[in-house]
Amino acid sequence: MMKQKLSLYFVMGSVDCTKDPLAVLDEAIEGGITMFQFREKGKGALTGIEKYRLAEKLLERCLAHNIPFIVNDDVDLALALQADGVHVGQEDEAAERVRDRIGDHKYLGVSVHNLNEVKKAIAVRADYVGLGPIFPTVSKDDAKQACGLTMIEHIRAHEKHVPLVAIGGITEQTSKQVIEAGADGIAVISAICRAKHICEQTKRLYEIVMRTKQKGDR
Ligand code: FQP
Ligand code: MG
Repeated sequence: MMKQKLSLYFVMGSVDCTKDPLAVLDEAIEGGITMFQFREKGKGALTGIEKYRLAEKLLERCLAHNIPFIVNDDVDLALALQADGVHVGQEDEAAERVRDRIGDHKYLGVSVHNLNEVKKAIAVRADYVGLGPIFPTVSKDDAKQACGLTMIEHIRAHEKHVPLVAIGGITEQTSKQVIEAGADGIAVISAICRAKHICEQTKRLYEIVMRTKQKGDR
């Protein structure tokens, strides 16, 4: 179930968009995204009531199409909106505390960079881990060194069942390899936001992921 939802995970905030974020999300939904993360971050990011209002509208779209709506970093916002879950990194609010705050019925996603962090995330009952950056990325200023496809293989070899989504610099050209290495899905910002034709691009990514998963019987 979670593994299916992770297939094409779209991460986005107003900063990533060159047009109305609502229009971008609508096109991405039409193209087939399976999960959404509201990540309002970076230079010029909305805050306070403006951030809340945008989140509310994006959530409405996701609700209408049965797409899980996850909030990045901001647990208070997730709770206020009754979002489907929260995603936190190693430098954010401790995952264990987030789990206590959101309860067992909401999704908890945790960023990981290595096997040790995966084991810790599992221990605090994360629903999935986000591994990255797999490749160099343009969407995150403070991104760590790229870990490469081999880190996906390494983690999958030791944790056969953990729901794992790969993030960071993934494109149409590399999606197939990422799934073949053992990821349950790809999380993307630029690959969708920077596309000239968002719906068509999303459809292409969706097809690649689904075809590759099917081939591997997953
Ligand atoms: N994986 C995922 C996803 N989403 C993310 N936002 C991250 C990793 C990165 O805290 P973090 O999380 O390291 O940085 P930031 O808060 O700037 O995004 F699960 F979607 F793959
Ligand atoms: Mg974070």
